[in-house]
Amino acid sequence: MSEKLVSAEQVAKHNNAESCWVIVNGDIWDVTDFLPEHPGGSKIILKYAGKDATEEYEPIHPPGTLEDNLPKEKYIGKIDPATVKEVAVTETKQAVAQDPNALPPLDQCLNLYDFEVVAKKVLKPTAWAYYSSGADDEVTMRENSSAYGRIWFRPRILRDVSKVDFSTTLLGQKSSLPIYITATALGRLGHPDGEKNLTIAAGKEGVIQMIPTLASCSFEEIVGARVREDQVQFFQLYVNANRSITEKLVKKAEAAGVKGLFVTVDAPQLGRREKDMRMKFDDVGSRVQNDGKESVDRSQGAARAISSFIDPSLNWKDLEWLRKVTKMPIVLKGVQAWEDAVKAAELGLAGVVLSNHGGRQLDYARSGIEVLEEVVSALKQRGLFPNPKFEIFIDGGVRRASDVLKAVAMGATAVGIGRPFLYAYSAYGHAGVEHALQLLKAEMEMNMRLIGAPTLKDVVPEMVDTRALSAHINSVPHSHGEQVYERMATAIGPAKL
Ligand code: 173
Repeated sequence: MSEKLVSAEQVAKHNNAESCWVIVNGDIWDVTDFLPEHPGGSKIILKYAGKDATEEYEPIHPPGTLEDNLPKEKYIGKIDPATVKEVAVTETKQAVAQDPNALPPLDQCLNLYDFEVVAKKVLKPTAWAYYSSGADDEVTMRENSSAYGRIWFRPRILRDVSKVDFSTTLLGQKSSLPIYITATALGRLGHPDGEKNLTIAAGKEGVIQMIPTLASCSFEEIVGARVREDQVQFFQLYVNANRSITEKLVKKAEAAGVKGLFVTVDAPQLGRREKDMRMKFDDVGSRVQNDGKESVDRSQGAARAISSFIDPSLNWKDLEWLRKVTKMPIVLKGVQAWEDAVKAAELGLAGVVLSNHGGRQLDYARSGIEVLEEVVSALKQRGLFPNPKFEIFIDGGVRRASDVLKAVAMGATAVGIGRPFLYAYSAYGHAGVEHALQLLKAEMEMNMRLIGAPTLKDVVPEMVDTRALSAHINSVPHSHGEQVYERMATAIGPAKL
């Protein structure tokens, strides 16, 4: 690429559909011909025509997108820094920079819920909508936490719990807790350092981070942020319709020392997250203002637009191919019925994650913890549990060490936590995630003492009363209209929160 310097004034002239230049990370691109093809619609690009689009672009486009999608001759050159006026810092940084004291001191966060409250204040509305949203009426998202409320402890007494050890292994890899940081996309929406915050905190606190396919930071950046030589990372995989791209990605992960491959199997199509969709809708003006010329329905939101590469034809046969591509242990992420868990075990896969994708995919999918009960029972009946070569993970709705212990008692090796860590770093950077993990450690120590379990091996099925778990005796799910349908933009006036 030529290193020609171009002035900001020059770029500003190309500010319309006839000639549209944008600046991303200091590079200037001519995207005029690409406008009709942009999966997110042309209007969003035109908003940044002749300007710096880095801030909007970066969190939602995987690194290399421009280079991979545009012909070389569309590269114009580098922006001449001397010609650029001081640009506004990101809204996120702004919110904090404007009044750093507006954030409660980190030590005032006493549990994982606290980070959510702070993050809601700090995050820009589009980021909050994307991270916090669930599918449809968000019934499954709420159920993920509620289900833990239907399990009660049967503690044992008079056991020596002066020392408590909650360290364990996941796929043979050491972890200081039966908890891992699960994959979540678009990490830079919340904080300029994105997923690197998680890498640093995971390394410092001795837990494992699952790197997402759709991270905002590049894979190399995330791997490069490891703080210890022996720091373990897993990789979450969305399988591309173009298998050669996936093959390269998987090999790259293996070469970088990644120790487990978690293939997402619950997202042949991305769920409708209406909070997110409304935000995107607001972003680009009302439908009345739409010129009607765009073929792409922008109201689907950014996540749906960038997920179009995910192959909905993925099926069990593809696993044979994947096993030839890598030696990493393969785990299916998003299993929701015992039949599929048994099939995975019979195929000799390394495990399953019982997950409904944080309530972001199929609404009325059951919680991971409820599915765990039937999966363990089905595996036991077939002599497939316990089996050190087939591990069961769960995620969704875990907020307390008591939730973690319930899952471990019922047979889970470890649980994944996603949103709370995103919220923690959105507000406080990596220190927030470290604090969140320390809080979980303190809760683990106390709860293990109180249930009478000095080690995780002592956390046994008899310690939980799960009789109510699968009884969905609640009446009509509450909260319709209060949260899910908020902020509808109508002709009768602006949305009210
Ligand atoms: O849950 C998600 O938002 C997610 O998994 C995803 C998938 C594709 C693109 C962006 C996000």
